[in-house]
Amino acid sequence: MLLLLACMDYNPVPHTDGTSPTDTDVLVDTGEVKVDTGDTEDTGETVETGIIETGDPLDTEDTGQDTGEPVEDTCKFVVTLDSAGHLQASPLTENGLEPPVSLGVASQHAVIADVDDDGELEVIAWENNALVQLDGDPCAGLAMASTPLNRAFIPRAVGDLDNDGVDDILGWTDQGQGVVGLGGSSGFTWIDVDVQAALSEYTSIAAYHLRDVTGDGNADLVVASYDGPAGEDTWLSLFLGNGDGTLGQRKALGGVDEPSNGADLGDVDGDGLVDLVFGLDDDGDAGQMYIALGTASGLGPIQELVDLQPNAESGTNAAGQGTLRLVDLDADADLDLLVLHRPNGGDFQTTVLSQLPYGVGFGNPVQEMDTSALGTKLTLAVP
Ligand SMILES: [Ca+2]
Ligand SMILES: [Ca+2]
Ligand SMILES: [Ca+2]
Ligand SMILES: [Ca+2]
Repeated sequence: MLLLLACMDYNPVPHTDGTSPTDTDVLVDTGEVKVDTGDTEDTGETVETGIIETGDPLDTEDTGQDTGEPVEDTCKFVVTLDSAGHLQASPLTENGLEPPVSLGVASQHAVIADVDDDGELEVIAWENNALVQLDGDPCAGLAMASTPLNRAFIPRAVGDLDNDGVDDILGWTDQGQGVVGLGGSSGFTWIDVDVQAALSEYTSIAAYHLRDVTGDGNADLVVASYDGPAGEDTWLSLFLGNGDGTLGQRKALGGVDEPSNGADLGDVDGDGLVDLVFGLDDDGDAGQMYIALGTASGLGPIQELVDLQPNAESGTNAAGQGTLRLVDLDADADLDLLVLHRPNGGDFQTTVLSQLPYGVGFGNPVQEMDTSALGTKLTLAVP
């Protein structure tokens, strides 16, 4: 995903004036000895873009066990909901997901992104009918400090919609008014966007990550909606990003004949093209997930991906609910599928972390990590 993002962010600009490329351009290693410009601080970004660690004696933090894995000094975490209905952050370390730290915020809606471009992740949550920003370091066991944002909408998706390299957020109000918050070091810039055509009166979810599915370099919005509580069809919508934070008109993407409560965009098969994973219905046939693989210019046909509850009935108002996110939890540069799932009613008792078996057809996911410490409610935010 990181490599993909690097490609997406890189917009070649011809140097027609004859000046040399800036230091933000892609660097080609010409074998020069002088590769370091004195920037000794690890920003947490450059180490992931292909710099090979060669046992540099200046790397005093290295304990000799370095296997070439990226050095992560940014606190990464997953946000879920605790039994009391408060958001909690589970730090994501090389050992997996650590026990959660309560964020003290009563909310079912949150996204995680670095919206102020300081290299640290924030949580943007919906609390008491207001938008709040949580800053801090849950990886150090610390609670996060809450700052109110002067807007009122539920945050639903994250990505870089204006190609400035800074994360943005997108959501909509209960009345269907879409809002984009363009991130920046001096705070958000708010833009109203029209997503009404994608929204149902019952349930509509945004694919959590805003990614480019059309190949034009601009991140896009995908929305999955269904119209009622009992086995309704899911219909998918695409809004093309214009690259400046605004969105084009709705395009229909087809759908499936059951509801969906989770959706995300990411390159799950490693071909460099963004794919859509969605599903995990509200009613009946609990646990079915679908995938539409990315093509050079859009999304391909919808295929069945995984059914976590293959024996459950379909199309009835039975138990079964869940949500899903694509995130590289084990830092191996492959996206993993994180699922909160409730196959039999009650609280969410099953959390499945799976590595998608792409390349050999789609089969049952492999549970890679004990995620039982995660929440038991339908809330799931990832970096
Ligand atoms: Ca930040
Ligand atoms: Ca941005
Ligand atoms: Ca696009
Ligand atoms: Ca792909």
